[in-house]
Amino acid sequence: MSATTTQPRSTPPTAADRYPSRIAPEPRISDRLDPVVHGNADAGPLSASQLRYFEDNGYLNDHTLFSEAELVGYQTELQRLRSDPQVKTAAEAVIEPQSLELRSLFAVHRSSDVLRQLCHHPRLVAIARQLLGSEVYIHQSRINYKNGFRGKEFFWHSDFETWHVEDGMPAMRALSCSISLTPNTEHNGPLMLMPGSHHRFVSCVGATPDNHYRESLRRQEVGVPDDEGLRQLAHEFGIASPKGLAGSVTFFDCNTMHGSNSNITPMPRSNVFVVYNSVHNTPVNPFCGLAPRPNFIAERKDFRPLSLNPTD
Ligand code: 6CS
Ligand code: FE
Repeated sequence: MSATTTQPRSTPPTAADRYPSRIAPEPRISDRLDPVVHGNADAGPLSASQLRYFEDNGYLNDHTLFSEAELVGYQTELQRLRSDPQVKTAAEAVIEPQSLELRSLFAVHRSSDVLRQLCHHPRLVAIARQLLGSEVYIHQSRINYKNGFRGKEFFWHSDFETWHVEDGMPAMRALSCSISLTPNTEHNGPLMLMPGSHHRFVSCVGATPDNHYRESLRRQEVGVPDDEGLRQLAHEFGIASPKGLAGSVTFFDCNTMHGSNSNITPMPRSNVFVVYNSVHNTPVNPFCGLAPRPNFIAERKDFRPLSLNPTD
């Protein structure tokens, strides 16, 4: 069989690519080249010690950002979307490979008024602006349902690796925010992070296939670190998994190594995931040389900064 016709395309590294990945034949762990915390504690809302915690660990947990009424509104909206049969057929929907249940729904800050308010919540925006040291816009938003019994895992990955290679995000100046809308227990497949791993960049092996997102969002195999790299990181940094009631929020750096196990409990573990990017870090052409992913996965048109005033 000819290797040239069946291999996915891969581009050579370019000078502008400060974090080459999926290019070299061997994996490599290198140092981060960008700051972690881009702002300062002067105007809050995070204190100097919270900023220091984020700098050191690459994540921060908060249990007090929403009122009970807000929370109930978000939970009701997740149920409504889950039970709407039309939603499952939308382009923005990702279906579990085996159970055929709804796994993720993208761009909910555009399709749902309630979740738009959540993603634009001034408390979240203020924290994102502080950590990123600039105005921010939404690069991606999604619901992850992680259903009971058959909700599948997310293998270990750095979000930035994918956003850099497949979306052309130039630098590590973006933030992931996971808002739990069910309790996070040790049983139901909670988020696991390697605290401190954001100080390293893991170059992955394997060229990006065309339309990779159709597979990767169901089960990611390209753009995940090799086993030996993960062993090294886990040994050096350990694994944390923040637990909490519905409403708890985990902010994590775009390059923090993370993943989650499957959920065989009857209870779902559902969250809303929103990615804030600095307005100074808007995407260029994807570094893998392929066409960009659809706008509902990676924003490349609307970089209007989010306001701290919710009525804007
Ligand atoms: O594709 C994305 O943008 C996100 N989803 C997955 C499964 N991996 C990378 C990134 O977190
Ligand atoms: Fe992720």
